[in-house]
Amino acid sequence: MIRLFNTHQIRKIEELEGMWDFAPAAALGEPPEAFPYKLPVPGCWELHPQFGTYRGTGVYRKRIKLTEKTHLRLVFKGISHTAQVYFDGLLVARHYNAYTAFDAVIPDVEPGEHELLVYSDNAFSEASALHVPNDYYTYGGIIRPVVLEEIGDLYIENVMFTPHREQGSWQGQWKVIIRNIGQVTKKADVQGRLAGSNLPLGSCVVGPGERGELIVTLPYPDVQEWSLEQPNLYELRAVLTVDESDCDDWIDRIGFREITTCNGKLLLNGRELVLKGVNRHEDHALAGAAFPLQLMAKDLELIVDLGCNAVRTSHYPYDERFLDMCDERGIAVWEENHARGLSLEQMMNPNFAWQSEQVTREMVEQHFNHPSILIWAVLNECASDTKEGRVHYEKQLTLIKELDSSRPRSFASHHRDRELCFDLADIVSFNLYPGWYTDEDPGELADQARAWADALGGRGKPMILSEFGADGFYGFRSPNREKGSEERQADILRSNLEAYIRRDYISGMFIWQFSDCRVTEGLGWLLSRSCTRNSKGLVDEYRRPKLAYETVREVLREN
Ligand code: ADA
Repeated sequence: MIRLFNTHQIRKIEELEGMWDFAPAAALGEPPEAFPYKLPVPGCWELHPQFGTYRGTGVYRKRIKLTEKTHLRLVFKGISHTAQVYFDGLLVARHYNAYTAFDAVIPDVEPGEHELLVYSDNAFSEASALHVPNDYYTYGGIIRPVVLEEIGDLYIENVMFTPHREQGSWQGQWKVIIRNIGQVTKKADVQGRLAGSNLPLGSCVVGPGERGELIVTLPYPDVQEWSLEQPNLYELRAVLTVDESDCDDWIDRIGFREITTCNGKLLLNGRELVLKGVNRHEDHALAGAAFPLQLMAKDLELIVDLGCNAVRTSHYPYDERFLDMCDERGIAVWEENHARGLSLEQMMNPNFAWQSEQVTREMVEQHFNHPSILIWAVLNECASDTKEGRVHYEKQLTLIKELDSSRPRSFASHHRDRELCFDLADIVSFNLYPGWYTDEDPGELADQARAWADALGGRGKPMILSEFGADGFYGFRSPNREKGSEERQADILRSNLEAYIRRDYISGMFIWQFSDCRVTEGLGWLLSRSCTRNSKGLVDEYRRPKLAYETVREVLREN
């Protein structure tokens, strides 16, 4: 399943789901002699007994049959982490990063059978600046859906809709991008359907190989706003007409809501909002990073059951189906680009700047319409305490503002009073672990953090505790409540939550973390975690609840 709703009525699309041929490969672009395995797509190769710890290159093969000549667009929602795509022996796309989509457009494909080879590489090297050995696991393979689309010479490449309230009445800005892959200049007319109105969005002339853009703002006076309590969604449809024929369309869902910051508060539709949520990795013992809908839905049900109203997509952009569910359920999302704990030296990797900017751009452009996404964030716990690191924070936060000025931006910092970038963000966010990595009192530490923020460029900005938590090994129960026991984890989370809920300058709190996750095996304290897991989950990697689950549920539901 690609999304929770149909994304096209005119464009023909098909999910290429199923068992694909698979073989480990020597390197990207080097086909093996045979394909001895069959692996599910989407899926992680770690789920196959032969490849449980495989790190390297693999190649998937799929044969595609076409009955008519057409232009093809292949959309890959996520390949982990470096991809090369060959169609009938020709390289048609390359992409870096597991967590954003990319496409391959192949014009004039003849009827008959065609061969698609998709290489995926999850190895760590200088070439990969963001996927590095870390406190989560970089799985291998085609981890998100693949879609085959048939398109004409002109097609809609994206639609980005920004709701806005003007003197109490809703309006929305449409931005439609049209691409011409044909040989002839054409005039494109676009019609926009939304909330019972069907209005022309304008027309543009697009030359061969070019893109055209339409931007128009229209009034929607009778719509119901989207809120966490009443997540009203609307279907939006753009229809492209060329030479008097409706030749393509684009369907998405949007919500009318505004998220702003004012006097240290976060406001949703002008009303104060306090986010109470969890950090979640897309990782499950039975699925790796390739979540089937059922397991995603279960995670969301557990998050709702806990009494949370928010999720932080630590530490990368999510599968859109989870975001679709958050849109429907009224769960707020802090979505962040891909990075965790990169040192200055790692940020100095020559590939860091482009790889990090690319994932930021793709995240915003691809997830723009989700009303549940209330905050964009960058670079969790990287070198924001250095001048050189600040350059990247500034570039990425500016890029987000250019792409989307309608949402506040943040980053999660662990640098305390050494932080140098609070002035660049709209919300100041701290990762602090009182009771676990330090024996500080959570309330006193939060007060101190507010003072650091005020002194370091964050005065007047809302503050979020973006991470706090403790290890709790599933099944380790102890009357002594030692560190690592389920009892101690529950105690630490209770004291943190109770302290933050009471402080009215705190606009959000995100428990680290929803579920245990696999981490990279290696040396040093970070990569030598027991059981090769980060065990700070409220549930374990199979979603079995620990004692802390009930404690958190009780505290959040009471408040
Ligand atoms: C961090 C980090 C998380 C995780 C956590 C921990 O602050 O952002 O990814 O590693 O600490 O468990 O220590």
